Formats: sequence, structure tokens, C-alpha cells
Amino acid sequence: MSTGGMGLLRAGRRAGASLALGAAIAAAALGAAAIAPAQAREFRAADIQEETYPTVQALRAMDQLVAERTGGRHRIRVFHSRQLGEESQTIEQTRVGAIDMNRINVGAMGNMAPILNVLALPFLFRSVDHLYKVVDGPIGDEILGALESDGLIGLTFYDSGARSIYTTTRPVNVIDDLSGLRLRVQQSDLMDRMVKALGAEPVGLAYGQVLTALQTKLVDGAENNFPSFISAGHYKAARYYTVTQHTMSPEVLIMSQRAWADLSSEDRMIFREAARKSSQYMREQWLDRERRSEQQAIEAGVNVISKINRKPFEDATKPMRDAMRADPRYRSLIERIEAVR
Ligand code: GTR
Repeated sequence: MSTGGMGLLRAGRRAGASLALGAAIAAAALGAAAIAPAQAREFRAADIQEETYPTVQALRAMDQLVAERTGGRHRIRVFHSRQLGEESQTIEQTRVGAIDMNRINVGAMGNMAPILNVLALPFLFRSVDHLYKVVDGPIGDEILGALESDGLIGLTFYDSGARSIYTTTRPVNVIDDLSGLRLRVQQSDLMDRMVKALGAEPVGLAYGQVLTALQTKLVDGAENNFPSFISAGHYKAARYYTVTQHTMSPEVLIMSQRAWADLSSEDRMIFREAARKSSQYMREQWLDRERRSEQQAIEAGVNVISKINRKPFEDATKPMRDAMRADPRYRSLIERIEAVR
């Protein structure tokens, strides 16, 4: 990110406001025609996570970059904390153009954009580094581009670390401990299949319902990364967190085709570049947030079980990877992902 961009990010909203004002003054000075005010727009972006969450901060960073590059002509207004609804609703609204931009987890989008299921496959990535190399490189661009056939514009990926299983009733030390447990999953056929493959019973619920479901014993557990486990308060009910790291499904930032159509080709470049930079900015915050959230869990007395044998979990989900690899639509993609070193 350019020094200017970072400076602007640090200055936060204040800078954004003065930019907008600056643009208005410039418009008055140059005359309306020169600035083409009809093209100016505020884009509504949804993110179900709460305000301080790194993805929300990344969207704010993107807004600052877009404002900087367009002289305040375009702005992104971020609606966090499910203000625009749960993920399944906002995905649909983005597809029809009622929401302009959306930060979604690929696991939650797989039913609508099946190519994203590839990235959500359990135990596909060997490490975070492997994931970074894939999403930051040509394969990442290819997947973002493929979303167009699902009626969406893919802008960038954001970090989400690894997801692990946590439970209220009893600890999970070995795969057999999952037998008979009801685990909340994102509303996704792939995640349903994954939990079944692990020997538990999947319960698809919206993110906003998970804490209550854990507290009322509607479910015995759920699965997510440490930052979500803490920020959504799940740790208050689930006192055992087993570091299964069964999937590294990243976050994706999408735009509606309707909003995209409102942008000139130059502005599209600006949006793409700002999205990419916001993702780099987010990554620094993410790693810190992940460490702090794990620490918070331990300090809150959660029993973090990190010394487990992941092999049986990996073996149990192998048929899922094999089935997707056998699908001619995804075979080459999966093989190329696996070949990335
Ligand atoms: C989080 C992700 C959210 C949502 C959530 C969930 O890690 O950031 O977008 O998908 O998981 O489990 O519903």
C-alpha cells in the first residue's frame, strides 16, 4: 500500500469527510459538467461481522482508498453487524443488485456459486502460506472472474484463518467424540456433508442465531475461527475448542453486476486496486487479531485442545475432495491448487 494510502487510512473518516467536501468545492469551481456528478455514487456494502472485525475495517480502508482515488466522487458505506440481514439474505440481495457490495465467507456462498466450494473443501490447503499463494495468485483471479457466471463480480479475498470445532457438552479429543453431536454449520450443502463425514449431525443456522442455539442446547457445538468464536460470544457457551483446523475457507468481497455497470472502466480499475490493497492491509490486522482472540479464549477459561491428531479428520473427509476432483468442472482447478508449492 502506498504511504499516501496508509496515511489516509490512519486519518480515518475525518479525511474521508474532507475529501468529499474537497470534491464538492472542486465541482463548484470547475463546473458540474467537468466532474460529471451523475456518476458520483455511494455504494452500500454488507458485512455481518461487528464493527471492529478486520473485514469491516478492510472495507472502511477500501472506502478511504476509493475516495482518495476518485476525489471523493465514490464512497463505500459499510453496514456491519447484520444491519442488512444474515448472509443468505444479503447474498441474494447482492445478486439482484439491492446491495452493492458484500463481504461473505466462501463457505456460506457455495450453494449459490459452487466454484467457491473448492476453496471451502476440508483439508485442501496444507498451510496458511499455501492458501495465500493460491488466493493471491492467478488461481485466485481465475476464481474471482468465474463468479461472473453466477451473476456477481468478485473483487478480492480476505483472510479468515482456519476453522475449528468447539463444543458445549464435552471435549472433542478424537474424531469418535463427534459421534452423535449436533454441530451448527453455515447454510451450505458442502458444510452439511463435511459434518456428516466427520460423524456428527449438521444443523444449518444463520450466524446471528448461533450463540442462542449453543446456550439453549439446540446444538452441542459449532465451528469457526478464533476471532469469530470470541467476537460473536460463542466462547461464553462453548467451553471446549479443539484445534481441528478442518477448513481454511477465506472471505470474498463481491459486487453486484448492477453496481459494476455504474462504474467507468477507469473506476473499475480503482475499485479492483483498492480492494486488493484493503486485503493486504487486512492481513496484518488479521494475524494479530487471531493471536489475541486465542489468548482471550484461554484467559476466559476455555479449554483449548491443540494437541490432536488431525489425520483421522483428514481421512474421513477424503471422499469429499475425491468427489469434487472427479467433477470435470473442478478437476483441473483442484489439481492446480494442490500443485502450488
Ligand atoms: C465467519 C465469517 C462470516 C460467517 C460466519 C459463519 O468466520 O467471517 O462471514 O460466514 O463465519 O460461520 O456464519
